[in-house]
This record gives sequence, C-alpha cells and structure tokens, in this order.
Amino acid sequence: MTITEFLAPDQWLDQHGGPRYVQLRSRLEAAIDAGILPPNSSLPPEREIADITELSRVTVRKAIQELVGKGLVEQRQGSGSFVREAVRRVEQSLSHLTSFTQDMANRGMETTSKWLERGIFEPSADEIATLGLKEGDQVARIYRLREAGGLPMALERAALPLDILPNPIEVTTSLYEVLETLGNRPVRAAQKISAVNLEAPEAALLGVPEGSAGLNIERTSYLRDGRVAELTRSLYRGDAYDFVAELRI
Ligand code: 16G
Repeated sequence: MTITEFLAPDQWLDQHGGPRYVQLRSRLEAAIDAGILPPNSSLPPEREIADITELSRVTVRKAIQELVGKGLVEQRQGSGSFVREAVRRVEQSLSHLTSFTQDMANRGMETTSKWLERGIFEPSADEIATLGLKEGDQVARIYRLREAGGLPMALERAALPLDILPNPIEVTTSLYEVLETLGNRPVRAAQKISAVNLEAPEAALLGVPEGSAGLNIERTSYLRDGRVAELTRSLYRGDAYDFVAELRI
C-alpha cells in the first residue's frame, strides 16, 4: 500500500474521533509502524498530506510537530521531514561488570566512539574525593559519544587516577581492554542510576529531541586490592536501554 492510499481520510478520519491533528498523528505513526514509511524515508510534503487528507496545513504541521517531539520524525533543513531510524533496545545486566564494547559485541553490534575529550587534567573536587587523589595529583579523563551499529547510545565521561591509566591517549576503542593489559581491570563496581530529561547539547549529541528521557549512571569501580579504578558518568538514551537485575532471596 502506498502512503497516499494509507492516508485516504475515509479509512480513518472520524468526525467524533477527537482532535484531527491527533488522529492524523496516530495514522502517520501507524504508517511508520507498518513500514509504509520506513526508516530514513521522507514524509510527503505538508501540502501533499493536506491535499490527500483534506485537512488544513496547520493541522498537518501540528501532527508532524508531535511526531518530531516523540522522536519518530526529524526535520532536515530545506529537505523536509524524515522517519528516524529506531534504535534497538539493549538489555544490560546489573549483575555483571562488563564494558560497553563487550555488551555490544554480545549482541553482534560493533562499537564506535566519537572523542569529545581525552587527556590529563587537574582533578575536580569530586574526582579527588572519589578517586582518593592526593594533593598535586592529576587525573586521566576520557569523554566519548558511544555508538553501536552506527547509532548514538550514550555519552560517557570517565576519570581515572594516573597510576591506573597513565596514558589516556592509548585508549582507542575499549577502556577496559587497555586496563586489562595494564593489569588494572576493575573487578567490582557500584552504580547509581537516576532519570533525567536530556538538555539541548546532550540531546543533540545523542540525536534525540531536547527533553527526551535519559538515564544518568554513575559507576565507581574498584581493583582487587580495593583501590578505586574509575569514576564514570554516563548518559544513556532512555529509548535504547533496559537495565535488568536478577534478584534472589
Ligand atoms: C560501560 C560502563 C563504564 C565503562 C565502560 C568501559 C556503564 C553504565 N558504564 O559503559 O563505566 O567505563 O563500559 O567500556 O555500564 P569500554 O571498555 O568499551 O571502553
């Protein structure tokens, strides 16, 4: 079925079915779900949707704005509205200490990173306290946009004492693999998870609308001898992750 046939108003528009833009939004959502409008395809121009549905352009615009707000459609300057590629939801176990690279490899997905910061810095008060740094110590920091299967999944900012990671530039793909070769791979971690609404800069990097749901995760991990190895703050896309914990009595 073509999108023109699918949007024919006698198929779905109901005089008593509530606001028209809401009905149109649902119909367009149904077209996306059914693959009539597949990922990355363009929506027909506003005027064309108005002609097919016999609705006003204001109504059509409002329906499309709602789809943009829900993260289903994106508007590209000068070229119209497109169906966004949906991320595959990922389940992450809360009982195993794994790395992002491992988690994705287990699902057959390849990891890539965009580097936002990597180097040696003066530590913040937080880093001094959590990493147990002494006066005059510096800190290794890496800040990455983490992608899986080409789609952005999380923003991760890691801080490590220099005796754990002397040269952050060595980290090209997996931090935990580098730590492993240095004999400093953490064996235990504590994680704190909270809900956030993503602010504009983070949302833009993660490719979702401003205000979308996100998960803020703070991981402090430890070496076998009890020293703190890592303080990492991650912002995960809320639409991409399910964290799963196993509970026993
Ligand atoms: C995970 C960890 C993060 C760790 C990273 C190492 C969470 C919430 N965070 O993303 O603390 O630094 O893995 O991944 O799971 P890598 O070895 O692929 O660089």
